[in-house]
Amino acid sequence: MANYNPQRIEKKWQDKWEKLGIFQARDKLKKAKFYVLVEFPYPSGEGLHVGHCRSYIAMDVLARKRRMEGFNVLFPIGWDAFGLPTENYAIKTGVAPSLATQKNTDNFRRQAKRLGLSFDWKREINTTDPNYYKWTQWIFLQLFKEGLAYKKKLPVNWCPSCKIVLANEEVINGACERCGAKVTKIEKEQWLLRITKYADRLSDDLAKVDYPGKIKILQKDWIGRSEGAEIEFPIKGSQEKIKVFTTRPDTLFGATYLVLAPEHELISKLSFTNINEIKTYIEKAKNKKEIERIALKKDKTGVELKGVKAINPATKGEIPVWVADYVLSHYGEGSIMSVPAHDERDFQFAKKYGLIIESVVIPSHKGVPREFIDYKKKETVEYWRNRIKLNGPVLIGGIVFNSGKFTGMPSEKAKWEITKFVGGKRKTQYRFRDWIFSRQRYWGEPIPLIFCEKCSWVPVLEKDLPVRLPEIKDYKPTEKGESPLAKVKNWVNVKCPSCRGQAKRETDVMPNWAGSNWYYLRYCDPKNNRKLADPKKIKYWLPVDWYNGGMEHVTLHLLYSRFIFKFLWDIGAIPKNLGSEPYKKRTAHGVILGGDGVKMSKSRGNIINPDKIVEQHSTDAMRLYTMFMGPFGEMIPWDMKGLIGARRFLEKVWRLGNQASNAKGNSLRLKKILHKAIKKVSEDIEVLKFNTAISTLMEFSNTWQQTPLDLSKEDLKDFLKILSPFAPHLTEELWEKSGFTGFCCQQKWPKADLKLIREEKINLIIQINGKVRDKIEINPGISQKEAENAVLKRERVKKWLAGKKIKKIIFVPEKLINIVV
Ligand code: ANZ
Ligand code: ZN
Repeated sequence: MANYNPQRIEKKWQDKWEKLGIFQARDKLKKAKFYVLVEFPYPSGEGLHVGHCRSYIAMDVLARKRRMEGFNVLFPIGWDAFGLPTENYAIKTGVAPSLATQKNTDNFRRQAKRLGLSFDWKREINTTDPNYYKWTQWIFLQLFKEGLAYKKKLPVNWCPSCKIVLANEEVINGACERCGAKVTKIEKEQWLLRITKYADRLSDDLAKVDYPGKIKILQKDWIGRSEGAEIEFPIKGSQEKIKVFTTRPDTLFGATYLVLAPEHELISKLSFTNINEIKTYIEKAKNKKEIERIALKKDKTGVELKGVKAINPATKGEIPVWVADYVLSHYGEGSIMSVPAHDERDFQFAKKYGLIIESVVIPSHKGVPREFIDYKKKETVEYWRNRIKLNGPVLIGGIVFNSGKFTGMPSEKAKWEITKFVGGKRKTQYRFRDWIFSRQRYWGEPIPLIFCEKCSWVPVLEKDLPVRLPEIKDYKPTEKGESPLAKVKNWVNVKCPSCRGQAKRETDVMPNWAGSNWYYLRYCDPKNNRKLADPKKIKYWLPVDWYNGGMEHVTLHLLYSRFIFKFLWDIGAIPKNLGSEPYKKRTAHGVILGGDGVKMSKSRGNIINPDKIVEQHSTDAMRLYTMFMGPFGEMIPWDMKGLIGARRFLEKVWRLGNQASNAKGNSLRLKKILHKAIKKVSEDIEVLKFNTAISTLMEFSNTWQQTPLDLSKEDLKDFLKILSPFAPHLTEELWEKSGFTGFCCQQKWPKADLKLIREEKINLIIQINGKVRDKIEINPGISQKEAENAVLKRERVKKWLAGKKIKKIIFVPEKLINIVV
């Protein structure tokens, strides 16, 4: 027997698969399809890291299994190649971003192929390819034409060192994510996309998809829908009014002061006496980060606008007005009514500054003494005032009291009655904002608009798309923070498409989200010149059946791409009979840490290079270990010992496989264990429990090792098949060496013979009203009727049921039976 020589075997099979194109997806519109998607990588100079590998190998295992189950599988890959690292590299070295990208994608492609990933390389895409970004620009134009792209002056995060406007998520602890410089704010004209118009659908349609609860909650929180009211408070001796947004208008009678955000424009229109104090406070607030400002635990600060009084429209009483930075300028109305008795932040603030705390809601809660829920009694008000002062605010709704004619009304009803009473308006508010869609940089898709003095913003004609990114030499943004494209005069100056007069191109480019918004659509038809993709092909392949990616992308990328999908659906660029969600199912993998248990980083020197692993141990060992290292969703440190274990297992399979291929064994014992493994591996892959699937394969090999010649040829085949998604090269080689025909990876996925497995008895748990009362040994696979007959005969069960009527029997096959009486 030849030694296991993975280097030779792996190259051999990779070449064969590629030459025969056996992983190419066919646009066979009649065959059952399965679309497996992984997040396409940003091709950095460092090459693939093991984090990419984990996600890609996992989905490769799934894709390989689906093919063996008879599906027409689309498992594509491409490059999300616009973005800052490549551009910053260009600024530093002068190497054109297009060249660096080419080099990096070549490297990524080589690495991916070496991992035996069964991507359909015929469908490879690259967001920086003009044939691709033509359609990214086309989508932008449609958004513009539908009024969903607009320009607005905004205070934006500004990195004085990179000279770029940063998105909020690029600012880490007040510093630029890329260079670490302290971020300041400047006002800048920006393109925005009106994603907020889709807020309700983005929130509601989550009911239609199979995402983990955790991811749905993240999406919903990001959208942050809340139902409430807009209420106006007149200002004494002034025409001005202060408008607030509140989710608790039922507490209006307890609003004892108002607070304006430091940026509120009304402040400059009010006359107050402590001008300097206010000015100083506002200056300070400007430099604080949002999370610092709203954090519950942080000490709240504020200043009263001395001499200003507002009128509570419900009580008609005068209340003070404060400026405090725990109120944000861009949420709701940028001002609040404070109800310290029923809101945590307001409570802390009122305590600190000695403001009035007036309680107006009795909570509907068990711990309330009976005598203090009589909302009509005087003592009740006293009781709650004192209780709140001691124990803190009552946050939940209940019965409104101490509130004039609304006293005695449930909170939910009082909300809208009180709103009506004071002439307020019902309002739905969203926490997320429109999406800032321009960057003053070079390495992105040019925004396809032209500014003409006469015609204002004019779209580039569709026949003139793509607006190509011109080749330049100097990649640095201008000192004013404009894109370096502003310096390319012969590119900027154009004729207005509408009046043919002198005009100028928009020099901002799109953010790096733009290309990844819709990339999964392009894979359906990557070479199409006339459309972003043929609707027939979209209709066939979409929705994506299973999308896996990082936890860091389940808020923004997921939200943005769902938005763009819905938009394209609305304008008919996507077949209407498709449903309005792009991804049927989404999962997320955990991060791989360095061997030292810390995030991998260059500076720590704990980065694992997949090339080295493959050279030293083999691709199959790398694949197997990456899937075996621990639960797929969890953060796991890299462990070289585990890798060696994987390699040993493969060597063992190599030895056993070589022996068995000459044997004429036929052990029923081995067959049974094998079929258990088939069942377990089949099920575990579906729930991403790769680690337990592999340990099952290992256990089988341990038993097999005791009598290597006992395995029948048929069983050897089945074993190779279920191992092949994990170790495709080794299994292919053993398949061939055993004289079996065809490719192992193209065989039919085996079915576990349940009769074989089911000979042993199993325990069925007996519950009565959900409590475990007994258990019974049964043959697996018995029906509910059979189980009932056996269970109801038992003495213990009879005792429990004596004198009771059976309402219902719930049967979970092979697990439990629950008798409800
Ligand atoms: C009075 C009140 C009484 C409130 C009460 C809450 C509890 P969500 O659920 O997140 O939408 N608020 C409104 N605008 C704000 C702003 N710009 N900055 C900070 N806080 C703001 O939160 C809505 C609630 O947050 C509003 O309801 C308001 O406080 C506060 F017992 O109004 B509430
Ligand atoms: Zn014009």
